[in-house]
Amino acid sequence: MMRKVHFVHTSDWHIGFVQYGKIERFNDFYLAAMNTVNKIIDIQPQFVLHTGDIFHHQKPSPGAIRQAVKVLKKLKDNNIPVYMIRGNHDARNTKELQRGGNIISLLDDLGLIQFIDDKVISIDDNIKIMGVGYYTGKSSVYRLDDILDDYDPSDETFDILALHAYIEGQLERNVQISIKEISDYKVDYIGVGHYHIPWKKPKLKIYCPGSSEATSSNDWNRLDLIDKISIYSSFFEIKSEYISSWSSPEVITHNIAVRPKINIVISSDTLEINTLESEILNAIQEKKSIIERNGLDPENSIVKLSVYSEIDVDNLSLLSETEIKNKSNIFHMMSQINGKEKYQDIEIDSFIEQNLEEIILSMLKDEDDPQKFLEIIMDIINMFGEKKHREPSEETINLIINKMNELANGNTLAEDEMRQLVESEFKGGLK
Ligand SMILES: [Mn+2]
Repeated sequence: MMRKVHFVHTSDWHIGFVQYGKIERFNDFYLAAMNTVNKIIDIQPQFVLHTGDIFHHQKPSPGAIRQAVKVLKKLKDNNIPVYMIRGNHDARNTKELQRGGNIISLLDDLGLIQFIDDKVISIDDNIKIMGVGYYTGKSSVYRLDDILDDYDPSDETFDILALHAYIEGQLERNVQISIKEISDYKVDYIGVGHYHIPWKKPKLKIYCPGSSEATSSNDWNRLDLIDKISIYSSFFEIKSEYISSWSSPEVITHNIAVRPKINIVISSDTLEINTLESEILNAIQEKKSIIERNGLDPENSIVKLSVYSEIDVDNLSLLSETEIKNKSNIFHMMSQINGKEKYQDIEIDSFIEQNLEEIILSMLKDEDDPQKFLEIIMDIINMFGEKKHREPSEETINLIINKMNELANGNTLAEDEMRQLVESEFKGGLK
């Protein structure tokens, strides 16, 4: 009898993330996972490999847990087992395991998944999976080596290695496992989570399906963009068969429609605020009609707007982002509007009388280097503290947290840690 494997690889569902503080986004993450699972049920694989970050938080809300249970129960009811490893979001460290287990152990207890961290599991006579959950930095490689020491992949079994780590070639910084290191592992499929954009390296047998929804605008940079508009998330369907050995896996990408994300970059040389505003509104309108032509609802879009203008910064503050957002009727907008002069060059004392918050927001939006961003935050904290000027608004705090989340994706600062930092400094420390 011919031996075959047929499975699905999905990752990074991030259930429970209330992105931008909006309940619609909380629902989006659930829907994306549910739509993924519905499509998996149509495919009828032998099993599902989930490479981590099913939840956005280590301690997900009861609502998020219920969502995950509902989604996973659908697979269980259809007799499709799920093998899952630990991500950095849902079970960041192994501490919880010593204290009775983490949220993934709970899903395992409920019989919804099998938690395969630090284990080699035989699914049947044909298939083995080695699971290595998230470890900080290079310790992933050491952990991986430890586990592989006890295990010899064989030609007879289809061997899968499941990882939650950044692989060389995904991000410029934060390489946790190099191609050289990973190419030494003699397995048939290396399934990777953590990186949120679909990524395939067939020669090395490394496959990363990406997240089921975007947790940051970095995740929008997919290869299947339509005019810089991101409308899909993905999962992989994998097939291989044994003749005299296991054939190279055939990896089919399946797309799930998600809330549209639009990236707009405008360089304008006008010196008129009104003209600049129309240029922005027209650009948004143009993208919206493309979304409509693709059969999706453009009013539900998330827009990231980067404007490079010749208008000097003082005048540019007359351009209202709220007005642009309202006039263009979209779900959510993040904007970075750059004028002719940089605020960073102005002495703090000279702008303390101006609209402090607006200036701070511009500085933060400008900054893409996480370390510098943190430095600005610390400056702001000190500034508000020393001058006892006033407290930043809820909007500012949210913006800082959102922006920090965006920057932390691909860095080591966890969202919870940042939220704590911002909230304790602004709300507790400065009253
Ligand atoms: Mn993730």
